[in-house]
Amino acid sequence: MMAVERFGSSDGQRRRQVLARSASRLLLAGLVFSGLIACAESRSDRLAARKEAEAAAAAAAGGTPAGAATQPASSSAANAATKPVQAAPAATAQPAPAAQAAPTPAPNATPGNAAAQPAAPVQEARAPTSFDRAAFQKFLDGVREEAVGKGIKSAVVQQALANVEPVARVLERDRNQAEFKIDFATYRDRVITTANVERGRRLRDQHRELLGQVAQRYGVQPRFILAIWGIETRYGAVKADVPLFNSLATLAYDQRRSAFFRNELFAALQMLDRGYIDYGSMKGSWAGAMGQPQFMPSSYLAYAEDFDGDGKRDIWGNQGDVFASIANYLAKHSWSSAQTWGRDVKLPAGFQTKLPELAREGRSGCRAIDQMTRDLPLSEWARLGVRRGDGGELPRVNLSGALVQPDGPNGPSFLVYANYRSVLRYNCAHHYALTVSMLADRIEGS
Ligand SMILES: [Ca+2]
Repeated sequence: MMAVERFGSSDGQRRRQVLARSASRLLLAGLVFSGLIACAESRSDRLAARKEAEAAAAAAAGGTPAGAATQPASSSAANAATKPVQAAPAATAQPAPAAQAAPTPAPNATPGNAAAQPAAPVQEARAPTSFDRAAFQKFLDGVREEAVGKGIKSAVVQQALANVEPVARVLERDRNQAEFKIDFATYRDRVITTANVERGRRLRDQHRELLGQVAQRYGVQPRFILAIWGIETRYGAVKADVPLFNSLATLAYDQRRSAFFRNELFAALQMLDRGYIDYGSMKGSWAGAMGQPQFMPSSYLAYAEDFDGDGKRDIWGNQGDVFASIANYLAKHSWSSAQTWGRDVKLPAGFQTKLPELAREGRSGCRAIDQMTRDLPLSEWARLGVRRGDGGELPRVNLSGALVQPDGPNGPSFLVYANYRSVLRYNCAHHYALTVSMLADRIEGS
């Protein structure tokens, strides 16, 4: 599980930043495709009842783990791109919850992932319009040599890199990214549209049996698989079709994030070398995120699944492989099917003054996690005066949660359970994880 460690590294963080940029394209697409809805509408009683049932089940199962077992403790130098927030107490920290707009919506948009990622650095530099061909070829020679040195079959390396061309457009996309910040509600309403919810429900019904099988094997509720799928690629509708070796080689050759993309290039070669997928299928976003779940190659190696047992891990075209890969990613990041994600809450007046003493300790490798408060039993939150979003009492179950305020102290508040951190491991951004969670609830709600 090499990528497990890697995912928490600064490389992993960069991957998320890369994905973040793609996200904005989903936002733009979402705006085009559907009208805005008010997601703040109250949840149905049935949904609330289900949540409490899940919470109760979790309690029966022994409560929540206090920390995600898979969280690497490595650097979160990570989202260095974003503003430092150390001065602020955890839950009040402003995560620069920006979604980034790509000025040129890509046909191959990697939509969702990272929609809400913290802002990546905006480079003023223009991408070069021409490459030094000789230098690029020399770079490729070095990659070939190193790949073979890593044990990848020479024939695989030759095939994969034979027709690789640098793509100026890839660098232009990488560098020309407008940055804007939107609050959580705006972001959520752009993603959780009526059309996206209805489509999710239709697909839930259409794939009910398959989703049920995946849910059983991996222990992840179908609604969360659907929500991630929906946000990443609008349920597979958005195709990313840039030849993967072109985009990865271009970005690995470029100086800006060469180490990260060189690593991903080797991971892509290993995908071929191990026979997980054929060369012709290896297409992705301009930034190398692949298939319906938008996995980077290193994540693919670690988490992609062959659900139908045909020998391929086809996250581009095989629905079972797609669902299983998303579910496996969550499962490998400590998901518990006995729980849901959390709930919206109301804080008592003056609560913000308590936040500094509730700050989370340590570094998780995901900045959004570090910005949450530490976990407290729901009974303790209740004692502190926290109520359900509808004003009612918090459920009396043996469950722990952390406080999240995606827009800071003047915005909405949520108590999130351990599963929420698993979603943050898919994409370390509260806008993203909360929206996945709420889309899941909306899909389930009918
Ligand atoms: Ca398969």
